[in-house]
Amino acid sequence: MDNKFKRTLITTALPYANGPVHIGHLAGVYVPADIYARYLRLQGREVLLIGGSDEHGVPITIRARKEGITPQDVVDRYHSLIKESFAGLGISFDIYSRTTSDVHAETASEFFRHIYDKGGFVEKSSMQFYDEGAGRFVTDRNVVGECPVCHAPGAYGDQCEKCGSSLSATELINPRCAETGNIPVLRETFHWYLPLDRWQPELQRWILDGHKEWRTNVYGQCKSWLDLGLQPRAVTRDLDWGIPVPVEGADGKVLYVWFDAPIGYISNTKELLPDSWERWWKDPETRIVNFIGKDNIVFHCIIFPAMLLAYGDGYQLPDNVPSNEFLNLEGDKISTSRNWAVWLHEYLRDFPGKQDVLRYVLTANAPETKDNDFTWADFQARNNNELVAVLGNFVNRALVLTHKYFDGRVPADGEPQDVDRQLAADLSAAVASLTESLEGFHFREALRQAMEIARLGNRYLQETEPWKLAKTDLARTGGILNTALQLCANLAVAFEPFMPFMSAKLAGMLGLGTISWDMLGRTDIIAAGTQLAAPELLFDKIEDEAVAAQLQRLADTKQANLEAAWRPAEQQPDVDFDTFCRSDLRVGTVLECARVPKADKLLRFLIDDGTGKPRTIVSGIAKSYPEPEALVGRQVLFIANLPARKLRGIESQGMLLSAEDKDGRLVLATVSDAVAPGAQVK
Ligand code: B3M
Ligand code: ZN
Repeated sequence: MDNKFKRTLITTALPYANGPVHIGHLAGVYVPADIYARYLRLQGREVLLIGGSDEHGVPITIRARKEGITPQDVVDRYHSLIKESFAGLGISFDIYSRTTSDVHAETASEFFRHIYDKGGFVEKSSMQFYDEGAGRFVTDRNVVGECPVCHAPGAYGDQCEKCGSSLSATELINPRCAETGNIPVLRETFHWYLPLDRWQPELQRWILDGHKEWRTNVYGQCKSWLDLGLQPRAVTRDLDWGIPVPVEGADGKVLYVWFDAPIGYISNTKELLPDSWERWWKDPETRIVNFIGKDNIVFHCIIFPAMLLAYGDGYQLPDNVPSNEFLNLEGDKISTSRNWAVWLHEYLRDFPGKQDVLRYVLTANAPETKDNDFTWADFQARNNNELVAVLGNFVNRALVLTHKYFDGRVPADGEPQDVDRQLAADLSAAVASLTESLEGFHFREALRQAMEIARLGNRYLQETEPWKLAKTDLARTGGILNTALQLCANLAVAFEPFMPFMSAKLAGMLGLGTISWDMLGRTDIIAAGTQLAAPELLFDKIEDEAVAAQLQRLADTKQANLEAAWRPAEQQPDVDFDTFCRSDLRVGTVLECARVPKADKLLRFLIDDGTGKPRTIVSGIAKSYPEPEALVGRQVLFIANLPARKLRGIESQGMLLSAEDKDGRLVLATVSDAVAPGAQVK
């Protein structure tokens, strides 16, 4: 890190408080930010990790109306859930507050007013959709209709998900309000706009010339926005949920959620440090780092900076905005509405004591440069093959051997030999890359380097075989174990940012007091003679059943989504009455029913059709009726006058009628009371 900075303010995107947090949020923002904050703290640097819930915006109001509760109820519920689950995972926020706090309302209001007073906004009127039935304006996102570009139905007013065109709601063909189904009308309204174009030259200099070191995804997105030329953006909305616009004549208007949310970083700092917060925002010696997901780049790199510039008064712009790509789950996009996610609070419930495993897997697989996939198989494999077999195994061997040969007392170190000198060199190299990777926000690589230290340890024990030497040379055995224990101490430090729970446990077993980053690379951390606590396993295996249960839950979700998406088939074109009457529908009674050999879908029926000569019908419903014999005696409906056709060599004389259910199950049609076989259905 640049020495010109004295302290680091780390912010994490504020999750919307309208749902729980899932692994995509964690991998994208919170785990990397926490790693970075913990790393800086171990370095003894001054650092703050700021978080909070984003509690405004239209989706929260929609959810509230759906559930018949108030928006405040919605955000209260999810804010607590989110806050608790972050704490459960060990995300070490200095504060986790919310945008419905008083401090925030005051701060955001004042922020707007100050820019307003400086003439930093332009006021413009526009035509906007209004839902007369509901008595409110509708945002573009909440209008649906036919896409004017590809003509797909169900396009949103801001974007067509089918062809990707970005739209404005007034372009939709046959627009409807998504929530009420009403046809919206156009009404004039006015809003305040932040003229981003005014700040274009400054933003351009700051990012394009000044921050070439940013991740390519971030830099690239900024560049394409800037190349297009910035336009004024509306920063107010006609809505009754949000922070009222603090200007006369702005009744019924609130600050746009993306205007107030980033100010939340400032208000939360203020809430934490009412007297010294300005030092963290207005001092050029403070370095600001915003951790965000890739869909938030423009807001953090263009819009919020333009707001800070418009405000002036010494506000500093971020020094870096590390943004990750997306994490998928078992090959599909994570989706809150489709419940396709691993929810943090559920993970903590299903895998108690295994916070570090999730932190490890999400970091080892972090979507730093491209989208990545989380799979439960990978989760299990990384736990069993890396955490248990490499890290846990090394630490356990070092400790158990020390207890076995030295009663758990750290033996004296001996004269270093070649193997020790090699180890020391390898350790320094791993530590150097570890630190360098953390400085550059390359957390995956950093984790790999930390793991490398454990691998070095295993190799060292394998080469020196202290369990063999113990019989002949106890002094050398002690020297080796001393070195192994020093490596364990290095591991407690190196892994602290990534796996703080494991690190604390390990540090406890080794009798380490406070740990710090400058211990890394040293082989004299624990004094000879120190009495060690009884060794405990750091990790245990994750069994197949635990993984199978998670996969089953996902399979159930998929099934439920399929069923929820089910709609009755489109009605067929009309047929004239005479044509219909030519179909000869009849009732028959099942005399025999059996599977057709080698055809897993087919059943062969023998039907009493009243003629005295049983009729054979082959029907493709075997999957829905696993016990065909049970159908004997049932009355069924069939079409009698279809031309006979051969199925698997059997002549089928007609067709049974059945209905297909949401899940693809076929159900035979029948009559509600017994009738004579052969009766016609009219
Ligand atoms: N709540 C969007 C999101 O969760 C938004 C982030 C605000 S950061 C100031 O993706
Ligand atoms: Zn389209």
